[in-house]
Amino acid sequence: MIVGRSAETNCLKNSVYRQGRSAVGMTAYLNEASIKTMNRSCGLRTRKAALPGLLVLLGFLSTQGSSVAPFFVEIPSSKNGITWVHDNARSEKRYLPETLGPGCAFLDYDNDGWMDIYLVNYGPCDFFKPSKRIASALYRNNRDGTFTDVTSKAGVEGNVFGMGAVAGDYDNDGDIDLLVTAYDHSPLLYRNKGDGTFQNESSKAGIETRSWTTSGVWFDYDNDGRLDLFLCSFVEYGLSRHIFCGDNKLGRAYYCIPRVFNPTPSYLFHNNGDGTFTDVSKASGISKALCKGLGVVATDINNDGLMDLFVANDTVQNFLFVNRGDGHFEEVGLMAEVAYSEDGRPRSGMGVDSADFNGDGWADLFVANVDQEKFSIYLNNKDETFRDLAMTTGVGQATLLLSGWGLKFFDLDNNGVLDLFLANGHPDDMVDVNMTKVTYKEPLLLFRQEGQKFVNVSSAAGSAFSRQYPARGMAIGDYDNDGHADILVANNGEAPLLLRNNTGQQHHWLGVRLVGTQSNRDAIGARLVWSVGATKHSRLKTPGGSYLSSHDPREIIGLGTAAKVDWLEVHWPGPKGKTERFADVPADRYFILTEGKGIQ
Ligand SMILES: [Ca+2]
Ligand SMILES: [Ca+2]
Ligand SMILES: [Ca+2]
Ligand SMILES: [Ca+2]
Repeated sequence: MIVGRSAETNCLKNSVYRQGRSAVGMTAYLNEASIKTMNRSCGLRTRKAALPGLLVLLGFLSTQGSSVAPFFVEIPSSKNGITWVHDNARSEKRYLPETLGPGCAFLDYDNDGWMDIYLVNYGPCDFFKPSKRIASALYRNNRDGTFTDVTSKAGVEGNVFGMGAVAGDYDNDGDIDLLVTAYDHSPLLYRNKGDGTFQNESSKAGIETRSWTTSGVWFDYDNDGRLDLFLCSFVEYGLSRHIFCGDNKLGRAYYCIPRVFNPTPSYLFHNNGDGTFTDVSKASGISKALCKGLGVVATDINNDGLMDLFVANDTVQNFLFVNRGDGHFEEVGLMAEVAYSEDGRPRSGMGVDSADFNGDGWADLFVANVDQEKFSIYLNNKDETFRDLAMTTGVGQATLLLSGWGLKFFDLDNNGVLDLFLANGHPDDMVDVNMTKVTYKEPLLLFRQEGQKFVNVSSAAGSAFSRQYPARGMAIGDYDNDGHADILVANNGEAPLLLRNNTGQQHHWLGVRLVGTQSNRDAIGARLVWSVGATKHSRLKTPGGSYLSSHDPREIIGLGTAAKVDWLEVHWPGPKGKTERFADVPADRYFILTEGKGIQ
């Protein structure tokens, strides 16, 4: 078996892909010039080396049947032990909450250095009275590719109509805590007791809401070293507010477009540091902007060291809350040109992310919408405005007929450039009947960033990418600790999907877990700056993003072919905001970097 045999093989494989050639009939395509070019770019410089390089590649292809090794391999439940299935509570009435979940999370609840998995389920609410017990699930990572269900011992079943999973160590005790947002119930705040069990502290903490909460984010808006909490609130909804949307003649209901429901204020809770929170939604200016919020990411769009919030709203304009530093947020979405489509229409914003995808040191934004609207990829103009590059990057064309939820910028193969994964699905399960070209279940999308483009490489990404899913939540995390980001997709009414990254070990990487001591323990808002071959790079530790989900909190920094970094700096967020620099940084493994204490 030649799979993963060498860096050259993987490089050649990718070269073949980049040239848009399938492996079928490949020998006919490969003339001597293209072989030479490919071998040269893969480090096989001599003419002599060219032929062995090609033979390795062809041997590789023959072991893989008709295609090159995929970027991702689906790990079925029979292998990973994850047997949990989401119950989508679907009824003839088509109550809206049925179609909007679920979320999921990668989190290391037992602090053993291996990512565990949380999967949110629905449960009893005003319109749903399940006859059998429905529970969310916590799966412990057994460190061998399998997981064990530890939900009941941990005490995190839920038993509410759960939506999203928001992980964060809000009490700075080193054990990751978990907040679950919900429909028709206040969020559950599960404090991790550090002994494998959690305690629901939501009443004590004072995190009580009157509306349907969806995505949330833990972030330290005032840099006092404690994580505060923003929660998206969706529309005014309840059994008494349910509206019939559908075909009156046939009496058949579909899920209403949320345009027919009223927006609601979202929530900001300030962490008091004693296990309680103060509702500052009004004082901060957050509740003034009425949301139909589905996705949120905390980021710093103007590089002033204060974390801002980008909120994707469904059927109304998106909000960009810029943190003005006195506990006050200014909503600037319209001025920043991220509120509406280019022709001035509100869209159906769902999943979001923020990352500096072009590497200029400024945080960019992404928002996924529904079909016919295109998704937006917003480049930061460095003056609190953005421009949508959907069409010039290729993202717009690829997403025109899709509806997107879970998504994230991440480095697929650790070459040092951010790529993009999107999980999709239409909210209306009857859409196949009513529309051509749009389907309820939709394909996953994987884009590789090359030059100024995001190239759709889904067809080389594995068999899961040729199927369709009712995808909603999505978390990225390295569950097997090989330094390559894996993917967990939460499907509405179906089993989740676990995709193992299969891109091989051709590139070097740093696996950084930041631990704040003066700063918040999760180091949210910290900035990593590093130099590779005298070129400077940076990454802000942004929490939130995707949809209803929480990613692996560790940062994987791809180094490409460089074996090490020249140096690595951490700019801690606060309250002191010091910078630390390290020269001897271990590569190709995970390490812990603690504020004031160095690398372990
Ligand atoms: Ca673990
Ligand atoms: Ca904790
Ligand atoms: Ca800022
Ligand atoms: Ca991995």
